[in-house]
Amino acid sequence: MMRIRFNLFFIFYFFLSVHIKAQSDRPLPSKAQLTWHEMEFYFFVHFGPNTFTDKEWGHGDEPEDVFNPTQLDCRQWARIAKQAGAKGIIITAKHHDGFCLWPSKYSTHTVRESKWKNGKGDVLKELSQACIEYGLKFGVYISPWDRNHPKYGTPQYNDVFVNMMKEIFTNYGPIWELWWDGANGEGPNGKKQVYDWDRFKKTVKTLSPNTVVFSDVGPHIRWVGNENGIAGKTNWNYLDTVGFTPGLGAPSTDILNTGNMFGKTWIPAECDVSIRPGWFWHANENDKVKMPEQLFDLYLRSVGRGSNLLLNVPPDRRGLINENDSTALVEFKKIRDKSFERNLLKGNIATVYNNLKGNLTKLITDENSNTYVTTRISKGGDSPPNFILKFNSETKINCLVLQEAISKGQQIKEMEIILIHDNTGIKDLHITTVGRKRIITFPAVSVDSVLLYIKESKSNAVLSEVAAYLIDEKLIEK
Ligand code: FUL
Repeated sequence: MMRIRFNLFFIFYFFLSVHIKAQSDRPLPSKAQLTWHEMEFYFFVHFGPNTFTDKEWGHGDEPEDVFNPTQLDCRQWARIAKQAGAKGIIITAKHHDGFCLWPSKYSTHTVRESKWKNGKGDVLKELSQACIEYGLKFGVYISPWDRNHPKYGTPQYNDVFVNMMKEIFTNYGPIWELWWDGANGEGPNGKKQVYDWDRFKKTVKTLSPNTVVFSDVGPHIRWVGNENGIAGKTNWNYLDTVGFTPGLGAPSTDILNTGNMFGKTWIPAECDVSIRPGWFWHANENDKVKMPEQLFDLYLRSVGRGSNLLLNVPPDRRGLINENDSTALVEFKKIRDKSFERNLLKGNIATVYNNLKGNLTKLITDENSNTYVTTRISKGGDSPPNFILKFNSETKINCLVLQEAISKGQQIKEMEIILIHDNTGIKDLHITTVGRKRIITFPAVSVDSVLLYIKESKSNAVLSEVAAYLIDEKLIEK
């Protein structure tokens, strides 16, 4: 009896210590960031005078009347986003041309000065309401660079920018994500602005503490370092930001792409990319919309590398998403649904062992990122795998999905995965980071079991989900 008690105490103490160790491994994501990670895929909407002038960067001198969508319908955008399985929409409330899609009191270059709806229209109002109706999160892109505003290039412009954010948060909130473009070109008077980023940050924190703020360097979400929608194969959610600012003062694009393994702050990467060559709608790009398979490939390289996919879908001059884009988006959703319909490990897996506990099948196949299993690090040599996933019967797979319980931080630095058939290793896969989600694809093979080795990790790794799939062979990452 004594001995049993001692053992129970020991086991309890051991688990507890592992748990505490994982938890004390700061930095950790905030609640708002954890919610952000679960968003995975959402729309970016570039819309404004450029849509009508066929430009990418308006000069700010476009007459307001050029903005005149004939059938603007934000509910159509929201409906398509929903059908595509996107979870939110971020709109360019103000791009570099300075035109405000809401009737701002702090500018004379807005929807109010346009012919659209006789100057009574308000795109932010319509879209924020449509997002509520369709259960989508609403986000706003606001460019500090303003090629129209007469105050740009003077300290008073920082007041203008702060006041504009106040209008947005007060009249159209809740704002889930705020997107700061770091561009810092010249204004109408030929001067560049010295942005007061600290003040901008404080403004958002005071007005809307739960908003996640994106810029090249956060404070909450970082740029992935390219506009192709591709995260690093090594992708840490940590970043060092001391001494850096958005825009030209940001770390190199390589660092933004991979993060810093020992970075002091939790600032995950977001992958922005357009469904078309340009960010704004152009008639001559209607036949250049990305194919559903290309969108799925982007999904693998963004969400499948622990990042989020911010896919730009620009409405046309009617103020509607073009048919070619919506068709591709609905197909993209079908591909995702079909590919990840059933975790082949679920129900088919006989045993999951790891080197701490016994059968853990349930915990890591329950599709609940709040349940997890803590493992030790493999010691190299002949050390046993951290996980042995044994199938009930031989199973054909070409895709594995791993998830770390990121509420406990990000730990895994290097993993080896061996696929076993008839007691023989038939495939050896090597990956680096896992993070929120890692999707690994390979030519299909029949396996009896899968061995997972965590070769190197910052601290004890905490896995929340493991899944195996057989997806269409054409879709595996090239
Ligand atoms: C960039 C801008 O210059 C592009 O026009 C676009 O808005 C992209 C998402 O961010 O910095």
